[in-house]
Amino acid sequence: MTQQRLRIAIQKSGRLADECQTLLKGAGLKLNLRDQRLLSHCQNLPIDILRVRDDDIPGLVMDGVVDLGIVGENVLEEERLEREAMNRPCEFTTLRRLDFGGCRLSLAVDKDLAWDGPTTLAGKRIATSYPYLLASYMKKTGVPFSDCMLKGSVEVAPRAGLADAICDLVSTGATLEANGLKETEVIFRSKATLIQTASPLSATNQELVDKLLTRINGVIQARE
Ligand code: PRT
Ligand code: ZN
Repeated sequence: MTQQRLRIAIQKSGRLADECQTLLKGAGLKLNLRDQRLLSHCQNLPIDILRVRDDDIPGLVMDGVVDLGIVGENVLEEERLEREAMNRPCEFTTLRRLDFGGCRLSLAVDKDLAWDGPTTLAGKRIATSYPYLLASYMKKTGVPFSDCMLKGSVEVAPRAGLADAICDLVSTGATLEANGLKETEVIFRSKATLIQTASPLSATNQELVDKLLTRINGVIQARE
């Protein structure tokens, strides 16, 4: 499939969606993203914007289906680790870490549990949506554990008796607090990031990427 226009994947709706649009518009792209279309044409540059679930963005970039993507490093690293384990393509280039979407992936337990480091979790079950990031961290600690995959409602797992601990994203900590949990270890710090496919682009598209990156750097510098 030959494509001439540069393709950028961003989150359709959710925590990163508005900031992605603001950034691209700030970089001079004229976009009309009001409708629900998957693919939108930029009006003043040869760029197409693909709006998808954030979880699909790393794979689209790693498979070379799109040229650039903006996604949380948490989602990116989880996909990379999973693909690496499956011997699937997992290469990409980071163009720039962005100034939004900040959060951390943390371990949390019942607020009344005495915490004595990761060994507290020996033989316990940890609920998470990030099994590869969790396994990669726990491997370093050498503590044996089991996990339980939950795509949502991770924070209610301990109360529901599904798990002894959780490994979930935290920003303010209010969700943990509301569920009687306390944050005990940060295992990964994340921000949104701009990535490029490892497949070579045409010279024209690479020039466009370079120009876009310069403009994005300018937008971020201006708001620092
Ligand atoms: O529909 P789609 O699949 O695209 O979106 P999604 O629902 O999977 O993701 P979304 O929009 O919730 O988050 C997108 C990205 O935003 C995440 O992958 C992170 O990189 C980043 N981000 C930043 C966060 C948070 N902050 C955050 N606080 N993602 C999720 N949360 C959740 C967290 O899971 C927990 O439920 O917010 C709750 C905790 O927040 P506090 O403030 O109570 O600690
Ligand atoms: Zn998602």
